[in-house]
Order: sequence, then C-alpha cells, then structure tokens
Amino acid sequence: MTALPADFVLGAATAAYQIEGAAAEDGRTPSIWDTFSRTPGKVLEGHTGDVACDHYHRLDEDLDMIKDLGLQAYRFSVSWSRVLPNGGSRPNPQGLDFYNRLVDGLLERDIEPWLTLYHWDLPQELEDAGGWPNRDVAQRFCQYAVTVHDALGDRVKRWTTFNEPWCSSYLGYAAGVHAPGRTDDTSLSVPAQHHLLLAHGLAARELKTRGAEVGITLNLYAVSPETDSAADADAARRIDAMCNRIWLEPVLLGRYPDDVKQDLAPLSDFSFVRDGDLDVIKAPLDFLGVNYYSRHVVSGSDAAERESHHGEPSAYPGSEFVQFVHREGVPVTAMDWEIDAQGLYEVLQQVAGYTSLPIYITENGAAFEDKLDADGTVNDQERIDYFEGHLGACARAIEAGVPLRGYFAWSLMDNFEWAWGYTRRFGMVYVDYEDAQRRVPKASAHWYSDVIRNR
Ligand code: GBH
Repeated sequence: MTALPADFVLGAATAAYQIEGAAAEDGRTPSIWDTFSRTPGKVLEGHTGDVACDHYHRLDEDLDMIKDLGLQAYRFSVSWSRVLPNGGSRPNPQGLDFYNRLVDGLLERDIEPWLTLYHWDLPQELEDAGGWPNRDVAQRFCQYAVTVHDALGDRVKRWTTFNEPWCSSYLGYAAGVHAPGRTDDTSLSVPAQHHLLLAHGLAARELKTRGAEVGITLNLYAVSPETDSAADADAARRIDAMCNRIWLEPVLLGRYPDDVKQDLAPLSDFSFVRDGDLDVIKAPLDFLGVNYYSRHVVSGSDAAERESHHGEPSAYPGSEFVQFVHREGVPVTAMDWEIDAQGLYEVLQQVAGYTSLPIYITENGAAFEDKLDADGTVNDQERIDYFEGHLGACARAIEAGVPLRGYFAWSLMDNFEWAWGYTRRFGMVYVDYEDAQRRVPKASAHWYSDVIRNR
C-alpha cells in the first residue's frame, strides 16, 4: 500500500443510538428510533437500542479501549433527546454531563473528538409536530446545535451537523425502512430533505460564528450503468442525482440540479424552497465528510415496466423502476454490498470536482460473519482486506491531488445496525452481547493499530 501522509488523521466512528443504550435513563426521552425499533416488524428480530453496547455505562472502559487501539481521533454523535428531553428547550444537565465526560476523557488521552450533532435520532415530539417535512424543525435543530456548542464548544473543535441526510429523508419518509418509517405520502421526503439542508445551513452559520470548524457528512456512492444502453445510462444519471448531486450541489454550490427537479416533478414542485434558502444552505464550511461503502450498478426499464413501479415505496421516489444489479464475481459483504475500493477513488474525484475543501472519510467499513473463536480471537481477514483496499484508494486519490485529510473506520465496535439490529457486525472490536458486553479487539483492530503507528 502506498504510504499515507504523516499528518493524515486515522480514527474510528460510532453513533449515539447504535452504542449508548440507557434509553430511558438520566432524563433521556424517546427519539424516532426508539419508537421505530419498538414497532413490531420494523427492525430484524425486534431488536432495539435500549441497551445496545451499554456504552453509556462503560464510558471509561471504552475510552481506554480507544486509547489502546491508538486512534488519533474519535467520531461520535450526540443524542438530541438526551440533551434536550422531549425535544424541548431546557438542557438536561445529566445528558450534557455524559458528553462532557466523553470529551474530557478523549482529550485526557490525547484523542481528538469529532462531534456529529445528528445521526438520525430526532426527538419523538418533533416528529409528532410533523418531523423534517415541517420547516420549523430546522430552527429547532439550530437551537439544539447552539445548546450543545455552549456546553462543549470550548473543547470540541470539529463539528458535523448531519450524518447522511439522505437516510433521514428518503429512507425515513419514502422507503420507510428507517425511522420514522413513513410511506403514506412519499412526496414528504423532498421537503424533508430541504429542511434537513436548511437546518444544516442555519446551524453551520451559528457554529462558525462561535469559532467551530464545521462540516456535513454525506453518504456518497459510485454509480455506474450495467450496460451502455440509453435506459441504463438514464438510470445511472438518476441514481447519481439522488445519492450524490442533490446533496453536493445545494451544499457546495447553492442550487438543486435541474435534472433532479425534473425527475421529482411528479412528486414535488419544490415550492417549499423560499427565497434565500439556498444561500443559507450554501453556508461556508471547513470540511466535507464522506461516508463510502459501495458502488451502485443500475439498469433502467422500458416505459411499461416503469409505469408498473410508479408510487411504490422506494428510496428513489420518481425512479422506482431502477434496478440495482450485482455484477458477477464481485465479492460482497454480509450486507450484500459489493466491495469496490475503486468506487471510493471515483467518489473522491467527483467531490473534488465541486470543491477544494478538505475532505474526510467519516465512515468506511464492512460487515462480515465474524466468529469468536475458541481461543478468544476473531480473525476477520476479510475486513483487513477491505480496509487495506480502501485506504489504498485514499492514498491514490491523495497522490492525484484530492485534498483528503483523514479517515474514520466504521465502526469502533459492533453495534445496533439500524433495521438489521445486532445481526450485522461492522466493528473492529467484537462485542459479545451474550457475555456481559465483553469487548474483544478483532484482528482488524490490531491491524489498524499497526497502520496508525507505521502508516
Ligand atoms: C452508514 O449508513 C451509517 O451512517 C451508519 O450508522 C451505519 O451503521 C453504517 O452505514 C452501516 O450501514 O437495507 O433497506 O434497510 C450507510 C448508508 C444506510 C446504506 C442504510 C444502506 C440500508 C437500508 N446505508 N441502508 S435497508
């Protein structure tokens, strides 16, 4: 593998609902993910984040583990409903105290905290008030951001407003596979997206005024057509539009792409966009976060086939007919996602075409069928290969001039994998849920420690 620059940041990431547990403790109230996971049929095997990795009660042990792994930086998210119970405006001292201890614990160990304000867990009350399709929620997010910054801004330099707003809007309000799981009116996913971006812009401005370094994390995909047919090219254009350009262009250029507006026209006339919104959304940033997992290979359909899919719940409203195909012989992860490190290189090139901002990979990783062996080790060679391939793509992108400055592995430890519950393991550290939440660093954790030490 080509060497990584000496100042390249290497860390790992987690998210509040996926690891904390303590769902009803110290004043925390339910978020949309508590409600969703407690709704039968929504999460595999009925799993919830009630206990998760019990990180809330194992903070010191986990901080020591992060230190032992040698991570330079740790990316975590804050639970809005822990800090502002019921989505209200009165800060909960016990909730803030947890994040104070987390941040202090990281700094004492010389690990840089990277804070994400929103990793999908909207307070349930704000969903009851209409959720992201309701414009007022953007303002509430901005107040929440300021509350967290008042408490932690003296010690946390790196702030990310949102993690993957695509999931919050299109998986939450169109496909319905993520909280709040609404499929009753898929047209709501489009204003949801806009208000998420508006919230980002409003908060980014407030945070920057207070001296924070601010970014947003987008989940981007490499997209390619299955064949060179016109229908497949159109499918690839549409999916690239929804996954990548509909986020990159408003955030970095202050506009929605015309072709996306056309694709979404049967659903939405974008009349929720008010004068000045796009200037707010194009807030000056300090970095862009990219989560990369895989490539989408897509194919189109003929007109009749298209009509028959129209209106089905889908994460791509207006493009329901697009088929996602697997290329033969390409290895997949336990999520059935194709492993494609070259796609990361392409995504980085695409982003660098829009901006010269520093880029960080804020998530990259894979689930495999990890087994705790009798000798107490987990030999996840596939995950090592995955990381090695993708870090190699990072090194090549840097050589080609992409301003990539760091990489966070997803994830520090196995955790609640959303709609898949605990059935999918993404961690570098194995969590033995059956045996008192024991943490066992996998072979990939040892490998990653070596990479950090030796580049
Ligand atoms: C990231 O999402 C998340 O930020 C992180 O929290 C998560 O644990 C990690 O990836 C691994 O998934 O199968 O129809 O239920 C990446 C984007 C979101 C893409 C969920 C796949 C699956 C929807 N992913 N989506 S479904």
